[in-house]
Amino acid sequence: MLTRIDHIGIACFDLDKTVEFYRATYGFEVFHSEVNEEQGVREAMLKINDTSDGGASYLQLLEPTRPDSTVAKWLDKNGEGVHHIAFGTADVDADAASVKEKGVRVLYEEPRRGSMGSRITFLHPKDCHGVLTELVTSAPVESPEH
Ligand code: CMX
Ligand code: CO
Repeated sequence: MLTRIDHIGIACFDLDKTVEFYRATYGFEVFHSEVNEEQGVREAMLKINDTSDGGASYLQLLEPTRPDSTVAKWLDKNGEGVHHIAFGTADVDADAASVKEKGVRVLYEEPRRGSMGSRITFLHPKDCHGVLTELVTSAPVESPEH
């Protein structure tokens, strides 16, 4: 079951400048940043709010790390802007299977690694009324050590 908006992915040419825009304009701070070589992106997650299921909602700012990355290709064609939306679920495998049964193309056979150790997959935008849609299961919260 999809229970929240996990993030909105925003493609940009210059991650540092875009981070600074969100900080200076709205006061949003970087919660986490990383490079995901498999996805070909350098990214910053800005936490917007916590959610009732223990998760959170973020903006995911994305800068391509290489010219053949999906985000680089998209930026060439569209310029900067909203690239995808991501729904949060406790079980990305089950939700991807259920969406696939409904005839929507799921882009990965098995979920791959996303931000902060999450597991992610994508649904083809042409099957989702023009919206590239990601499904995300956050990494389990580690229990505190005593
Ligand atoms: N939103 C909406 N439509 C999109 C899109 C997007 N982000 N990206 C591509 N499309 C559309 C194109 O406009 C194009 O439509 P037309 O045929 O009408 O022109 C069609 O889909 C095919 O696009 P393309 O430019 O030829 O691109 P590809 O088919 O090579 O790739 C896609 C498209 C969705 C398969 C690819 O972008 C993909 O695999 N995405 C998932 C991975 C990803 O985006 N990773 C980066 C984010 C990582 C993260 O969130 O952590
Ligand atoms: Co994303």
